[in-house]
Amino acid sequence: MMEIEQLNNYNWAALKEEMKQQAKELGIDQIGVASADPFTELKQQLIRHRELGRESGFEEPDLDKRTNPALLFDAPQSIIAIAITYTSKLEDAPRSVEGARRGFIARSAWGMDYHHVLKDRLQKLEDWLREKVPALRIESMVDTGALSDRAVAERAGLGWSAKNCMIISPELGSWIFLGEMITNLPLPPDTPLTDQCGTCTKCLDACPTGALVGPGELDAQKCISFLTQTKRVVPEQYLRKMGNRLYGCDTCQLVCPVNRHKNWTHQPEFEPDPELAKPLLLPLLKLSNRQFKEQFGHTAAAWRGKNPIQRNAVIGLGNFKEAGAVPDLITILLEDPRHVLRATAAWSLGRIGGEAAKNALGQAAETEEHEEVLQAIASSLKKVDYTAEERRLDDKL
Ligand code: B12
Repeated sequence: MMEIEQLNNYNWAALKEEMKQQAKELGIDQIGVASADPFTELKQQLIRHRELGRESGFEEPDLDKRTNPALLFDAPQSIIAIAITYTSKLEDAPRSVEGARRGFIARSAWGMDYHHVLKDRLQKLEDWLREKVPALRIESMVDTGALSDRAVAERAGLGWSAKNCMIISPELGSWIFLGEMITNLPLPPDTPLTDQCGTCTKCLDACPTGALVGPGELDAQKCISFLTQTKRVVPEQYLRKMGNRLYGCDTCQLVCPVNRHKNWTHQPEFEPDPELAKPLLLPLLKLSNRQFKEQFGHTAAAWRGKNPIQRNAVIGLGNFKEAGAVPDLITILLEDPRHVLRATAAWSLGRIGGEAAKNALGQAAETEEHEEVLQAIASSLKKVDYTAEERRLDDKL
């Protein structure tokens, strides 16, 4: 009751306009307001998504919490949604050449971890709002909150929900991070944008694994971004398609015509270090936990630890058929305590081929005990003797 009285004497439309101006000063690229009503349509989509087994497992599991702000916040009145751009072009990118092969980190993990950057911007906005409205209550979220950041951004008119699942802002494109704050302020909502993908299907056509199973529908289990973040042995049918990706995948955004010529460099925190965005693969194999923390600890690529990135480096070296990596891959196959790394090294050695790789696979077949590694060894031993012609045909598959 007290709160309602305290919030009575404001011109909310004027405050919203003032907030939009202030947001620019605070380094927020786009801001909008959504109602805090339940996301009923999204809930149905999420139920279907789950039934079809298309979740990644990284989402908040409670679908009621995901879609009903009132379960997360006492008497919510509006949700303020923000978007912050990130850099998409790597100037002076180091070349990946034989003997010095490099992997690739997705653009969303260049520079500082975006969770901290957006939380910082939201905190500044919260401080400003509290000065204006002392009775403010607020709960901010970036990525790890229960709400669908995209559904909120879409409702707040920041962009449309595109065929590649991304929220695309007509002005900024899709190289944007999203965050939001649920509030007790009855700010008037913005209007959602209409879909602007039209008949374009470039993203659906370009997805390397067919993970975009329909417009706006992603089977996360097939998405390379997801696969790079898992901790298990990557199913064989995806290994080639992962190429040299170490963390995340940008294909469905790179082909998007709206992103053409869009490269945002005004957020200093996201300025990429070329050696980290496109790191040498071989040194990654020997990284200690401490070195991993030092190099990648401040980035968004670090949250799953070093093992997935090392596994992906092994895959990248296999995909490059980097003969110079064979001795290190053999050491992994025969000595690494992590079965995921051993199984992946077995695959890479089979792909690179040669006498040393073949002998090591044969030796490992004698001593290895883990079922998944034994399977990978058996599959690689079949390929390691391929003739040049068989190898060429296999490459085409
Ligand atoms: Co992610 N990810 N992610 N991610 N991820 C988030 C979505 C977010 C919002 C994080 C953030 O900035 N705060 C950003 C997206 C920003 C933007 O849209 N502009 C983000 C990013 C940057 C990425 C990557 C680009 C990273 C990278 O590798 N470079 C890729 C992009 C892959 C892609 O989606 N094309 C990426 C990958 C992933 C994986 C690991 C694969 C999973 C699953 C992604 C997915 O479901 N598409 C993933 C997750 C889990 C999330 C997370 C934590 C939850 C997303 C989720 O719930 N997915 C969010 C943060 C958050 O929301 N808390 C970040 C389930 C789907 C069903 O829900 O995408 O939120 P949704 O729902 C929207 C659409 O799918 C659509 O409606 C919703 C509103 O737009 N929809 C539709 C749902 N069903 C249907 C059905 C039909 C018919 C239609 C038309 C539409």
